[in-house]
Amino acid sequence: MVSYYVQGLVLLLATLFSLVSAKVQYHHFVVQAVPVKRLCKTVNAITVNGQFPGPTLEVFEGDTLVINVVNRAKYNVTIHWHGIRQMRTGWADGPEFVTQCPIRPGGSYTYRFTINGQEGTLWWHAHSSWLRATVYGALVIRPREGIPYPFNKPSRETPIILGEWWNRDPVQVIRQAARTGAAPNVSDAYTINGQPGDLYNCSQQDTTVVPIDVGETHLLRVINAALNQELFFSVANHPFTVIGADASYLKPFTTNVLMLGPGQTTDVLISGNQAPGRYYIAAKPYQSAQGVAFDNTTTTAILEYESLVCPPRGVPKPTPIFPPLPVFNNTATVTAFTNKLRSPRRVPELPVLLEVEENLFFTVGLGLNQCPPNFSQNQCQGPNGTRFTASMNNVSFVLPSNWSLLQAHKFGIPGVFSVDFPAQPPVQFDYTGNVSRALWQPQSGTRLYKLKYGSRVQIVIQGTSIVTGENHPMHLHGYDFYILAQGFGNFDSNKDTNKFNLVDPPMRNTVGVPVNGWVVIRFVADNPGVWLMHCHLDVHITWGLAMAFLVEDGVGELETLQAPPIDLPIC
Ligand SMILES: *[C@@H]1O[C@H](CO)[C@@H](O)[C@H](O)[C@H]1NC(C)=O
Ligand SMILES: *[C@@H]1O[C@H](CO)[C@@H](O)[C@H](O)[C@H]1NC(C)=O
Ligand SMILES: *[C@@H]1O[C@H](CO)[C@@H](O)[C@H](O)[C@H]1NC(C)=O
Ligand SMILES: *[C@@H]1O[C@H](CO)[C@@H](O)[C@H](O)[C@H]1NC(C)=O
Ligand SMILES: *[C@@H]1O[C@H](CO)[C@@H](O)[C@H](O)[C@H]1NC(C)=O
Ligand SMILES: *[C@@H]1O[C@H](CO)[C@@H](O)[C@H](O)[C@H]1NC(C)=O
Ligand SMILES: *[C@@H]1O[C@H](CO)[C@@H](O)[C@H](O)[C@H]1NC(C)=O
Ligand SMILES: *[C@@H]1O[C@H](CO)[C@@H](O)[C@H](O)[C@H]1NC(C)=O
Ligand SMILES: *[C@@H]1O[C@H](CO)[C@@H](O)[C@H](O)[C@H]1NC(C)=O
Ligand SMILES: [Cu+2]
Repeated sequence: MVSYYVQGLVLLLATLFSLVSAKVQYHHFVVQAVPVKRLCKTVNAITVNGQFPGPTLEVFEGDTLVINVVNRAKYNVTIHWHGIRQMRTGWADGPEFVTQCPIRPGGSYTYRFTINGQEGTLWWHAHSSWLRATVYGALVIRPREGIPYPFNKPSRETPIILGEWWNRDPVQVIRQAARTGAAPNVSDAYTINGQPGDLYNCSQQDTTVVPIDVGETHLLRVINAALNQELFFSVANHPFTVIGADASYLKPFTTNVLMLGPGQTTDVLISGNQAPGRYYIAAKPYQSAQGVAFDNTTTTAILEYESLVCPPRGVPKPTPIFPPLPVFNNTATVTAFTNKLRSPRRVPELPVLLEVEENLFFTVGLGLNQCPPNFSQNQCQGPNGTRFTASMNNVSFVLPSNWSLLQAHKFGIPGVFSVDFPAQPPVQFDYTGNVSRALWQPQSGTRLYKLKYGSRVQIVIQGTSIVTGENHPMHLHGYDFYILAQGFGNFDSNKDTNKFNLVDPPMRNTVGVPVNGWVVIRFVADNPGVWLMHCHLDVHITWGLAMAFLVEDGVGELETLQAPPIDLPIC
């Protein structure tokens, strides 16, 4: 009797405590163009609140965010909260024409969502045309009050946001490519916290400096916000202890170099155990596609000891030490790094281990469209007079323009999408071999794949060598997934299922599909709504490397998509 009473009291206190400790944060985001000077040139860049990068959101797990976004720019915009699960709040996810119509110039929309069960580093970015080139910021989620980090508390924490900069309006860069059918112009620089760093013209004065001191442990929250480039990342003389990725903890391991695809985050600890001096923090491309142009430059910041004795006035500070970085096509380093990722839990949640109910196989890759008869030559400037395209299971994804997919689903609007996205490639072929030209041109369509609430889903994501093989950073909205295995060549269900890690597979929201290879992911479809899955290289999503899942409601309110907010934009 007494023990029931005590148990009840404990439960009540715990509930009260979580209610008290969970807070609501209100933010106001004004999307507007401001002059930003980089690389000797001033560009009117679209930013949030005039900041570049935009404001860092710092929250505790369990908090609710209410963010009023006002669009004072000349383009449509939406904001995506990358990696946030958005349980039942798909209306706040953000991809334009997927979960909402765009916020038009002069318009506004308030995103409301609660952060549940996720700790670590995520980020937010525009999800409309190429605006995310300059519209992005960090989203830091700390454990709720009273709950410690699962590692020694660092003395300092710094978000490190890797970006990609054009000396141009990025929307004009992609519009030009859409006109010509050729690949868009490559960027002019990479950036760390908005600054290109010492290796670029006119940039030395503004290089980002990250302070550290002797004896301290410093948590770097590294985010790859670059538009189109996977990046290697390293800090001279300061090896990393990796402790998390995509707001899921990892079994700690050490490494000198990280590789992050756009969309991915990695939390690492470094120790201030070096001679008090200056050390370069650097990022440069991992480029797996062959024969394509890319921005082959290196961005730097400086890790500077606070106890560094400054030289007298007029004498320059010592030149920082530069870290060794892999060559641009060093796939072996990428494989070695990704193979080290392990979940700290011995066994993942049971449902993902049970027999899968949806056994999906999706090819991902590029393609070339023949020049349509009514197009002129200068609209077909892709290889040999073609236009670039990309697809999943041979469907090149087309966004609707009169309704968002989620609105069309919720309100039963016909004719906006179909639910016949193929579960398997329509044609089987040697995906990573010498693919016949007859297979290079996909169909276009707005085709979704329907999932029953709660179904256990496995997807083999298979890269193709069409045009060129490439590592594609695939991102799934609304979910985290377990990564069971990866490999090169064609996935072979007879022998590759033996490689599945059912003990401690890492959990992420974005996974790099190895160049000319495959990866296997699993998740439970417990979040109703319409969820985009796409390559996070924006050049590829623009060409159609995307699809969407339609996850049906389950039973009862807690398994049902919430009602749309009253200020949800209409098209
Ligand atoms: C792309 O690059 C070409 C060649 O450098 C240049 O002429 C063109 O203006 C650029 N386009 C954009 C939109 O930046
Ligand atoms: C810096 O400017 C010089 C001269 O204008 C140019 O030749 C060089 O390519 C530029 N370097 C970079 C990294 O932009
Ligand atoms: C990239 O730049 C480095 C250093 O400037 C150079 O050694 C390398 O050959 C370049 N690689 C490519 C693929 O352009
Ligand atoms: C990387 O590219 C260089 C040419 O720049 C080539 O010689 C080398 O074989 C390539 N390495 C790999 C692993 O593809
Ligand atoms: C373009 O045509 C040339 C010559 O016929 C051929 O060697 C090359 O492979 C073609 N490139 C593509 C991407 O089709
Ligand atoms: C929406 O657009 C599609 C494609 O343009 C069209 O087929 C459909 O009829 C439109 N639906 C409505 C409700 O306007
Ligand atoms: C690829 O196949 C085509 C015929 O489909 C053939 O002409 C070509 O030589 C092959 N290329 C290679 C590298 O095997
Ligand atoms: C994709 O579909 C198009 C049009 O039906 C077809 O010509 C092509 O061969 C298909 N390719 C693949 C890889 O299935
Ligand atoms: C902006 O959004 C509206 C719908 O809300 C759409 O009709 C229009 O085409 C969009 N503009 C661009 C440039 O995408
Ligand atoms: Cu891609």
